[in-house]
Amino acid sequence: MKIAVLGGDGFVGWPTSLHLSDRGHDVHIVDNLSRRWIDTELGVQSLTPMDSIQERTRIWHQETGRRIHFHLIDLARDYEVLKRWLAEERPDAIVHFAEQRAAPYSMKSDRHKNYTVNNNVSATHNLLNAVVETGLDAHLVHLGTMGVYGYSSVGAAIPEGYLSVGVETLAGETVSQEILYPANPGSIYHMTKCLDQLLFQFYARNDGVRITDLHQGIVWGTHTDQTRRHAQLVNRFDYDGDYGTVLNRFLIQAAIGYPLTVHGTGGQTRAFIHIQDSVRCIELALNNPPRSGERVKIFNQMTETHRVRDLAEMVARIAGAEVAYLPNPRKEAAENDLVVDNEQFMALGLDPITLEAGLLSEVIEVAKKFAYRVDRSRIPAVSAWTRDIAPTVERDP
Ligand code: NAD
Ligand code: USQ
Repeated sequence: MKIAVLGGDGFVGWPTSLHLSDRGHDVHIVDNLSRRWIDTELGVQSLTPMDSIQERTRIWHQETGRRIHFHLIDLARDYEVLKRWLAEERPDAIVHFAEQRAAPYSMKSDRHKNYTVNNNVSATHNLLNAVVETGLDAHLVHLGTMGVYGYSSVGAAIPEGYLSVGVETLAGETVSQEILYPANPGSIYHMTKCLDQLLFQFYARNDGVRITDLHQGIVWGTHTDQTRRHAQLVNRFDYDGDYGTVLNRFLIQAAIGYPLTVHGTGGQTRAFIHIQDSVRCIELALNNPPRSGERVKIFNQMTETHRVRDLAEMVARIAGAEVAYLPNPRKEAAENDLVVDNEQFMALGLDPITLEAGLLSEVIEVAKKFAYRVDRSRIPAVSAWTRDIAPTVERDP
């Protein structure tokens, strides 16, 4: 297949591009490199030394003989350019990662809230609009989030996107109706993913666009089979207070002797998936498209759930780190249970990588190898959810 990977320079997009190219697909990365600009804005850099996208694709060609093409396009701002590109290239499938994805970044200030909403909602809408306008029959696979549901399973597993509800008619009969599981976002970023869901629902029904929405949990790890092939194919690894996700942050903190930054009691339970499984799930979704006229296909893309304090204790045990319980800069439930249905991917043959000690230590190795690149002053989470929550001032221990 000819596959457009939108946001293919990012943490999940890059290993996905390599994996799909390795499988023989003709991969075209479309990215505006905004994530690299945000690194500059925040004064941070990936833990792993990351080459330019042009250099990365050159190394991939040198190692494998396969070409990955790169196109610099802003999905949110360059609608006409995007439309022209789709009309000329006519991909068979499109994987859409191209959004601002950090919850803390989206809550930093009014400017960051506006940027996140404008970028994410416009990117998704421009894409759908252009697909229809160019008459493309491409299968669109979008990376959504488990956070669209909120994080409480209220005693029943969270289903894959849809909920069957009984509605009482005027005649007093109860009829069953399928609705999107109620949205309950916990940040401006997560809210944009809820808005994306409505855009997808509309375009699938109105225009027959074939869409799969992957409600993904927190991705951890860094390497995949392909990024290991050459030092310059390495994936990015965020550890700062805005973009670093919880488990990857704990791993780098352990590697440099920084007490693990648990927010509140650490009673928050979240869904997780290893980067290698994330890439495999995207391939499985691409191989199993919905038919035109079918409703949006929704998968819960996660393999296990963990409580934050249990993760901290596990990392502390393996790596001999200390755990610090800090005031929580976010507005979120202090404790929650989470049970998630992920049967669709399991039925398609996903064999999950679980968070075993062996794998964790492998990531700690990566963290130790590049520990010299860490700027400790960028570790504290300083973005607060409301004005009455004072930003966490974590002193460098
Ligand atoms: P990332 O920030 O590393 O990558 C996103 C890429 O999209 C970047 O290269 C960025 O430059 C590009 N981009 C952003 N806006 C764009 C625009 N308007 N036009 C063109 N390119 C644009 O993020 P990631 O961690 O790789 O996440 C990818 C997707 O997966 C996101 O949509 C995110 O919401 C979702 N997701 C990520 C995680 C995770 O833990 N990382 C978990 C669940 C879901
Ligand atoms: N947390 C800590 N300490 C830290 C960092 C985070 O205790 O140092 C806590 C947070 O308060 C939160 C939980 O860990 O309760 C998860 O935070 P996170 O930053 O790892 O993840 P989140 O903000 O939810 O966002 C990440 C990705 C996002 C994706 C989402 C999937 O950045 O793109 O959509 O995970 S999910 O969480 O399933 O919605």
